Amino acid sequence: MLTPEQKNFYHTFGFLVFKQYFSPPETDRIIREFEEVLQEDLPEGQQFTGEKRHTVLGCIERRPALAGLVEDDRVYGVLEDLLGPDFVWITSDGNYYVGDTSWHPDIKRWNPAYALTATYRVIKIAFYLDPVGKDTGCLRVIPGSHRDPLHTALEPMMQHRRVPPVHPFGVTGPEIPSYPLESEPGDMVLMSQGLWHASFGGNRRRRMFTLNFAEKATTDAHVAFHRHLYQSHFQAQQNHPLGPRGVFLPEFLSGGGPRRQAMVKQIVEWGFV
Ligand SMILES: O=C(O)CCC(=O)C(=O)O
Repeated sequence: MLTPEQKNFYHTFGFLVFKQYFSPPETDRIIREFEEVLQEDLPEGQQFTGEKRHTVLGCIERRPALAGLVEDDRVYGVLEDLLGPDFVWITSDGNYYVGDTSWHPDIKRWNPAYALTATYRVIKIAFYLDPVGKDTGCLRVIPGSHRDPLHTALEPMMQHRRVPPVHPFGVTGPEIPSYPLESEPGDMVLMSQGLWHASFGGNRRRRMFTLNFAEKATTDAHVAFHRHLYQSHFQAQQNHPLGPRGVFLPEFLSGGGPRRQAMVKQIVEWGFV
């Protein structure tokens, strides 16, 4: 599926962008279902005001065309190449992002709580549903920062989130050397969850959703990591403003074909339903 050069690019820089990967009719349907899910998750009678991020955890799990993405050859084939066989589903989120997102990696490898090896593979796929550029809210990444020593050397950048912010490298977030993953609807952006990323200059209703996958768990630390993720998502759903609910709809866990069934097997076996 991926060429040796694409694999080499991913391993070295930590990301890949697939331009116009989905057709306009497919993208229209994806956007339509995304909007339905985001809208039905707002408290009754309330509109999204653009004051703070609106997130739906377990977003693609709620609509068939969105859920179908996890089994689509264009997604599945790439993941099989990068994560190996028997990779697993973590979850998705759908978002109206508001303004800037500070620099961070999703997996903080310096944090001993994760106890994962540096090479453990976790991938995020993002679909931005509006055109986004370098200064209008696209994902910016620091190429190669998914691996040490650069990954951990950037840890002081978490201080950008302090109030007031601290800038240990003497420059603000937008000035940090980075690469913009500019994107149009229909593109697919993929990155290692260890990669440092941020977004600057976006509007107050930046539509995007992510799909998250991990390599098969083969050690106790991997199992603990997966359980920690499922548990924290489950807990977040217990405190949902519309009332407690599960992360995954039963239809998502029981539906789909053998590909989906294999990637959600541990979720069902562990009881995170
Ligand atoms: O698009 C953004 O603002 C940031 C996205 C992000 O940080 C993430 O999905 O982890």
